[in-house]
Amino acid sequence: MATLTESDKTQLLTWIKTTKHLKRIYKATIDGLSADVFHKKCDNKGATVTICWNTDGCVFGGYTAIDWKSTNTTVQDTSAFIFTLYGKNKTTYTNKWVQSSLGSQIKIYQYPKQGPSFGTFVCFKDPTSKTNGVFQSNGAYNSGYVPPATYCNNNFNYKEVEVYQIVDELDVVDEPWRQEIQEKTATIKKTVEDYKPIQGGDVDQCRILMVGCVGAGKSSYFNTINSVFRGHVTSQAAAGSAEHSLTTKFRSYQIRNGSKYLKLRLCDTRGLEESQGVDPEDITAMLDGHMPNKYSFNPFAAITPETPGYIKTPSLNDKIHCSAFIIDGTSVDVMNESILKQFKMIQKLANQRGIPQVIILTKVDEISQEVKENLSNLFYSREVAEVVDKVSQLIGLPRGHVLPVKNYEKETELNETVDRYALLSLQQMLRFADDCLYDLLDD
Ligand SMILES: Nc1nc2c(ncn2[C@@H]2O[C@H](COP(=O)(O)OP(=O)(O)OP(=O)(O)O)[C@@H](O)[C@H]2O)c(=O)[nH]1
Ligand SMILES: [Mg+2]
Repeated sequence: MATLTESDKTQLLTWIKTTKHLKRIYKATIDGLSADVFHKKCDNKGATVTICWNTDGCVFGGYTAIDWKSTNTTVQDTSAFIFTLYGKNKTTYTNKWVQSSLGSQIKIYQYPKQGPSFGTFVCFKDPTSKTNGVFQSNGAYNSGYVPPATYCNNNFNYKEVEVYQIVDELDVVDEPWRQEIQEKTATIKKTVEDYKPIQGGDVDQCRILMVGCVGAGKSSYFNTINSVFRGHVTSQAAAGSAEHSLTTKFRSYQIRNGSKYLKLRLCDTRGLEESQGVDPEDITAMLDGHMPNKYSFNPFAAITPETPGYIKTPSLNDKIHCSAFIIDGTSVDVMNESILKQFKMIQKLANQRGIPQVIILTKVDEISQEVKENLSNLFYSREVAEVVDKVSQLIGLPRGHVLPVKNYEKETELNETVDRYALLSLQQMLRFADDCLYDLLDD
């Protein structure tokens, strides 16, 4: 996979002779392979290392201590070097070439139309193109230096290009923005296992509704919680990326814990779309418990009492007791007006019914490099704290109702920290669901 492992990073830092850290500032498959974007993201950042993955499996790149700029200038860097982490089909670390062994200095080209350029090696040049997931980069080399056959098998067609800044410290603060609770993960898990809705209302399982945009991670959140209790990573609910919602049915999922079920259900829904507003009738039917399990959403017509399976007289057990807005942490800055309106409409309907709401903020690993590298930095990450502030203002819920999580997505094994934040969020929602039940029963 085109990604740096921890030992790759250690190797690079050893070659650079530093004890500092690598912070990713550019990634072609996310940002696009373009000199313009590269300069916007990487200019004036001091020392950086560029890494390319070509279609022959070579992993190679260059280091410079000089700023990238868009000034049409060149600067000689005696500390710069070109390296091959892995040669074609190789699995062991290969080589680095320093300027002394090149017989010439490495010149750093600060050209606006060129990506990272290390004299002999120009990583890419505008215009680039992309076919079948491969970037045609216009990458090139100048003769008289290390021949490209040596470091990349003459192949400048990339699967990925990344640039990392060398930073003194990763962007975490000393004081957490949210206090870490002291309980062990196993204790939080036990609390959820032992949870029973408050007595008196004949509610066997409390119901949590998950709503949010296409691709926000609703189904993945259920899969994550399900995985925690199954003891291995599961993917019962289909998750992935698609133009329209991958989830097309209303699913009220149970979670098996050994031979029993947890006393809660997670209700998965079709993703909200910018162009297809969700029907308030559908939301009402879900909140009030009229919608049957496995109901197929119809984007062109809402559910009616005549729809087969419509639950005409729902009990307290069928109703929603907590509503979770599942929001992709990387999309908060660009949340669309139409989506925001849909959230507000759902919020209004939930408020009218006294249903508490939370925000499950997903993909926190994609918000912050520090969190990606170590999820335990979650409550220490400045970037995550900013997104939490922003989303709480945008939706109009207190910050304490914003629950950041990282869902299982590419993992094949469980991870205690992933479990921990998922469980914390679920525990919080169960408390809110109980508040809702108290309220309903008091009436
Ligand atoms: N990195 C990262 N990826 C995530 C996370 N949560 C979900 N994803 C990925 O995001 C994509 C969409 O996730 P889904 O769970 O299918 O999203 P959804 O909200 O159910 O989307 P629809 O059913 O299409 O409306 C998948 O490829 C997931 O692997 C997360 O916390 N971190
Ligand atoms: Mg889904």
